[in-house]
Amino acid sequence: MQEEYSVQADGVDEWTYTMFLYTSALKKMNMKMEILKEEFKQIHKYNPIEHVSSRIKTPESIVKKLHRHGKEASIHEMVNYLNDIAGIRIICSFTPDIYQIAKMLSNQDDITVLSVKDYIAHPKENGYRSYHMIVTIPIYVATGTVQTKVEIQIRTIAMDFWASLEHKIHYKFEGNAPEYMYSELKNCAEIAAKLDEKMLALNNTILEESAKIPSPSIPEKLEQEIGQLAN
Ligand code: 0O2
Repeated sequence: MQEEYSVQADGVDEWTYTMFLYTSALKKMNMKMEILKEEFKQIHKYNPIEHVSSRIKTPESIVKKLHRHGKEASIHEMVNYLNDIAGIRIICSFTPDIYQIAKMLSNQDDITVLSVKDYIAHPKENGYRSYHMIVTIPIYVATGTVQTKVEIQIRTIAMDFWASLEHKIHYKFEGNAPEYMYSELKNCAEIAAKLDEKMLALNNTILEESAKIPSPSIPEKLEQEIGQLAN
């Protein structure tokens, strides 16, 4: 059974309060991603996160999705049945990075994973590939704590490129694009998956080759860094 979420909004406009919670949840998620990105950059010298974007679903899109699910357009139905009012999209360099980021987020104490859809291991019929997680994070407000839902989509640049074009075609033709476009899209999805594979293999070769080059000793490293600072 789906857990019921309720929003306490004594004396406050319920829509404004609900949207405030989702916006706050996105701020928290963005902050988490900023911290991870900085850690990778400063400490691990490798950044698997290409970029991050987030959005709140538009009221028009919320109403359409509720109707599509056979629900009435109300705040109660929206909070309980829609998981992607607040959404964050993380674009990674390579496919293994996606799973690494997903694991890091799942391991954070204040994140509760409600569900996972792995459209990379199991691509959709149209070719869509991406890793989705529905999570809750606590938002501490004046009256207590509200566990707020966020949809996290994690994908590579190639997966994102494909999904953007597919989304554009889907909306432009309202789901009724000519058949050849769907088969072209499916073809492109296969090419994009192949590209991800090849780029990963190439990157692994680069890593293997650079591991063979002896790394400088600490005094040499210091000298190099001081030299760089002086220039
Ligand atoms: P929009 O306009 O992007 O917001 P659930 O949320 O689990 O109850 P849902 O929404 O079917 O049910 O879940 P799913 O499959 O995880 O899809 C959630 C979102 O993923 C979609 O939101 C899209 O953003 C994206 N998505 C899923 N399938 C596709 C696809 O085939 N192509 C593209 N381009 N994006 C996809 P919305 O609300 O459907 O759309």
